[in-house]
Amino acid sequence: MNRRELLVSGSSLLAWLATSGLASAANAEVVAGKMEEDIRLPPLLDGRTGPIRLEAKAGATVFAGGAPSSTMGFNQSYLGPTVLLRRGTIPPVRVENGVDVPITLHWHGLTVPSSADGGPGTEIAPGAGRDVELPIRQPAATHWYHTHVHGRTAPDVYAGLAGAVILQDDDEAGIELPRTYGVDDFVLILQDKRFDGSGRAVYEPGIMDIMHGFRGDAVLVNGQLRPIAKAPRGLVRLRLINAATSSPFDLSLESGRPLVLIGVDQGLLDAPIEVDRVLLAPGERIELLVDLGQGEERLMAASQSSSMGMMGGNAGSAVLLTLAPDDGREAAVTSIPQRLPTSSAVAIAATGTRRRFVLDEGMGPMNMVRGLVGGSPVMTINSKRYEIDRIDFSTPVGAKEHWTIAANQMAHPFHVHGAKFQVLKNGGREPRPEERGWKDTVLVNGEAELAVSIDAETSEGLPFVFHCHILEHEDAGMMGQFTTQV
Ligand SMILES: [Cu+2]
Repeated sequence: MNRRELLVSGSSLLAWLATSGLASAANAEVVAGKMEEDIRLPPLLDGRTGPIRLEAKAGATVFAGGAPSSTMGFNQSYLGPTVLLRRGTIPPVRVENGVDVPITLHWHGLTVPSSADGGPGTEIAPGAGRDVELPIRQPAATHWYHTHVHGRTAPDVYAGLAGAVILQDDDEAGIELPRTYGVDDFVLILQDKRFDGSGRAVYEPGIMDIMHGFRGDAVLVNGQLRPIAKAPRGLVRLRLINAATSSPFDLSLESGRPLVLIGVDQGLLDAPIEVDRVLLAPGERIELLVDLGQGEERLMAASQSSSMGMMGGNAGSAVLLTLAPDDGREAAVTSIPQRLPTSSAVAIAATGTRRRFVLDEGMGPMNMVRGLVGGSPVMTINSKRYEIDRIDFSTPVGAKEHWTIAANQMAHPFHVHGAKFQVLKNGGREPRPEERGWKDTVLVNGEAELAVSIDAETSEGLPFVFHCHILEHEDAGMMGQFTTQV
């Protein structure tokens, strides 16, 4: 970069900061003025006994009382139904594309063959459809699905092409846990949105948003701002899914009482853990129990900007959800179970191949210049930008490998398809409670050591991908591919 380019980038940076600050001030009124309303859960789509049909649709959605926003969803105008799955079944899935951009349907968290996984190699053109079978061979957990077309995952997930999955099994059913959907068991899909002056959700990330992560003006729950969930005066189960393009959310109760963590990405922990706060990075899921025995609780969320980018927008803690006791209903569960059924208690021996992946967003002058002249930044893993025809490695199904993930310059949520892992170390420390158990996504701070279990087979020439779950980074190329052999 020469002296003139430096001057240009410096002044544009100032301009970006100025407009960003002004926009936030104008939108604060839109965000603050909205009345609270009862929570609306996505409808259930029962894939335990019947076929699953999901059609991507375009629509208009009013967020927080503002002007209608252009959105997309599955079977509805924004987000999609909550798909119920059961271990031991193989439901047929039909995905149809009724929008004017290509889509895929990736089952985030399911370890299914690559032909069913819905990665970038399984694009469905506008007007077309795709049929797959979904073999469910893993324990009960909260997962999700979303579009995964390379180069446009961020805008299309932001627009709403995502939904929740509740996977059930006999082990989970044998434990006394809240599980009545919408009564004491709530799916909470979190997305932060940036609003224009009329309250329309907009997604026009600038170069700094792409580099450091896009931050919204407010965090929505299932598309609602600060909804109220009424529930019996007992234990309430919250299934949280971070479907934001790049914001990690730091969650806590306003009362200061502990949250009870019972599950992470790939299923239940071996026992509940009480935590004051829990960090949920993009792509991650957690299951929490909140006790309404003492009355109303408010779940708070702070959008973490300090660890994820030096110029993040809204960093304060705000009410995400109010949990209000409904004395008209009797609580199904009032005491926290001592033990949970789990497969996550035993640490695996990662005796297979050691691999190292360096995630780099190229926070240097070249990407700044690319952004400022309207180009897209180049982001890499091991210095290579994603290419759909390049396979980075191949490994046997069943392998237990030791992976080191290095996050260059900032924290990156690392996610792998067709595999699960245990976090051995992250940033030189022991895993936090929400990093225990089997996971598929982890916010890597510095370097993380993972014991990885390769679980699913690649088929039809389709590889699995591994990538940063900051969707802007993924779209810019921070993604690689591997194949497996049975
Ligand atoms: Cu990243």
